Amino acid sequence: MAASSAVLSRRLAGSGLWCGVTRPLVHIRSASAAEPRARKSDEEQLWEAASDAAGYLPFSRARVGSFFQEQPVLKNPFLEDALLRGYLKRHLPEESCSQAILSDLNAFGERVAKDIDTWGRECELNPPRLVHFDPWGRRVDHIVTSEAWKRLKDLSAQEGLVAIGYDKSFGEWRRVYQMSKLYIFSPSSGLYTCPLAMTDGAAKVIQSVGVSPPVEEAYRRLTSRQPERFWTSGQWMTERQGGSDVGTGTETVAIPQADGSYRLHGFKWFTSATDADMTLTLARVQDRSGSTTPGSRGLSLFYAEVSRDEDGRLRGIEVQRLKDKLGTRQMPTAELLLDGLPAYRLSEEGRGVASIANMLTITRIHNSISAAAAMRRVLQLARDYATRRTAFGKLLKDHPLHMQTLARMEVETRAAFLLVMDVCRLLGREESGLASEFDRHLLRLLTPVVKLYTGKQAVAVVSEGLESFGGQGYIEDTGMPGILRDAQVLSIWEGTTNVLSLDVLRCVARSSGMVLHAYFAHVKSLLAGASGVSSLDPAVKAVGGALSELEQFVQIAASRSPSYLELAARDLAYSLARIYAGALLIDHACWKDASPNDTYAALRWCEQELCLVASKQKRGCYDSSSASMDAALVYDNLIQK
Ligand code: UCC
Repeated sequence: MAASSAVLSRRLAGSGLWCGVTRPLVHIRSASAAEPRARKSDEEQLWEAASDAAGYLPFSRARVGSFFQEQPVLKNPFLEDALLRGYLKRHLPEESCSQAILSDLNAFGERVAKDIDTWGRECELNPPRLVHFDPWGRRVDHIVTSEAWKRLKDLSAQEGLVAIGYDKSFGEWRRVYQMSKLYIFSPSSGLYTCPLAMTDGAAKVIQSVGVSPPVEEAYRRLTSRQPERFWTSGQWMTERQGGSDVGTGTETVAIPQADGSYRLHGFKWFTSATDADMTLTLARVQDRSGSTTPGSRGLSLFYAEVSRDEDGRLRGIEVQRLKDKLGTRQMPTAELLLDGLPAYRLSEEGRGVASIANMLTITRIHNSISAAAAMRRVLQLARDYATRRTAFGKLLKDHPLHMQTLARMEVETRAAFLLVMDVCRLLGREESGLASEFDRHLLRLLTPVVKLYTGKQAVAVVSEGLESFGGQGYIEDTGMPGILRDAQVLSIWEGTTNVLSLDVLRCVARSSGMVLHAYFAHVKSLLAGASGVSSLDPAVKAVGGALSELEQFVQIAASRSPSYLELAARDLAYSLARIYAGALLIDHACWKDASPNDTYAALRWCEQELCLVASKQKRGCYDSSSASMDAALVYDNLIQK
């Protein structure tokens, strides 16, 4: 205060207005609201006139000085992303379709920055609401969504955000293309990516059970590029008893009708994007005596359309309420009472979970794309801001510690991107009939691994990203807090971290270890491609060493009890993700057009502990005593003395 007062006094003195008389700062004030009619002294009036004339006096009246925080600018996310462009340039075949894909992504990136981002923001500012009754008391259950949300639906059709994934003309690259587009779109999409994920998953399920009546028309609509025909789908799996243990938690029953259809009765506790046109859901078929089969073996998969009767009431559905969520507020999430919802069975009786698994694969990949995209977006904004914001006498970009922080975020983001794109590559190969047995095993293993790992990374990187804006990152209307809120859902929906870690164990067991064989072989082949690239030596050694440790862990663990493996499941999944990402970063850095930055990113990534499951095993973390000690620690204050 004293210093600024002195500076101010010097400036004023220099202006000659005060004839060198030093004035205390306390005189700089305007008439306050508390003393509206107080007569200003001559001295005050003179002071104000002087400051108006000089034009440089800060904080007088409404003038609050010349300094404002500069806003980060969102630029074309395609052009801003060197890794995305490099990846596509490297992998897409040198055919005309490759140029068409790149041009489309560029044009779409331009749209995202110019228009779409504002629509996404509008969805956050005008969240959906539920109107239960019309003015005359009739039950209508209308979910009212914003204009922007509706516009995003049309845009999704026009841009082929689902359709591209089913467009055979893009061959094995259809999924890489589609997911690249969604990656550019996701952070600006107002979470429209959620209904798109389920829509894509539903199309995949229909394709797997056969595109024929009664779902033929639905498939065409889900994969349509025409807004007026385009449908979205829900995925109603979660019931009152919870969302992870679907086999035990599903209460909904399906009552057979004379025409071969069913009526569903149940309570769906979390239904995302409930304004969908149709849904896939699970229920238990009731036999003539009214009995059902408990557990997963009793679940079948059903298709239902969301429609209204002549009175405008939803057919067989009551919307109980919309959920009040931490994030994803742009999107309606509802509790639904199914009261005779007309439905068709798509799976054999008792094959519901296995049949909906295709949907889970797709939505988990979408989830991973959204995670990588959230990281990329916050980094893009942070690096732009660092070129505008000055602190301690220089721009943030000129502070090495700040750059180190952003560089660490960049390494995480690159790893996440390559993990997700590799899964998309495998999915495209599978769907175009080019996948080997080996590819299919890799896809099965990597889908939960990548989903669970990127979900966690997203929360950490986005949180760090907010911090890089200082207090502004915490201010609601900058839009940044919403990115963090929405990131938090990524490790929850479509399978939590632990549930997916157990899914990894499950697929290892079901494939008799073949998924791991495919994994080890592929990592080794990626490392072999880097032999002789001396700049990458430390990274190659680190990944190779970690892979050996992982192989040893697997050998030891194979002879241990299921409870041992269960305790190791999360660390195993993390190790699989870190090692695989290391191999992909190395592989990308070996590409002929790779930059030194690609090498640097690979080296940095591989400095971390890559195989934590091995080191924790050595410390006895999965021994049976650990389980009881963990529980004792958690309930420490409850232990009886
Ligand atoms: O969260 C939700 C909101 C939706 C929002 C969507 C937007 C997301 C994108 C966002 C982008 C912005 S909906 C609810 C989400 N709930 C879950 O994800 C469920 C989590 N729980 C699990 O994943 C569990 O592991 C269960 C439910 C699958 C476990 O059930 P079971 O019955 O114990 O499973 P089993 O016995 O292991 O498997 C039954 C069959 C087996 O096939 P068969 O009999 O032929 O051997 C398995 O191989 O299903 C097969 N299966 C799978 N196949 C099970 N899981 C999979 C899988 N992941 N992939 C392939």
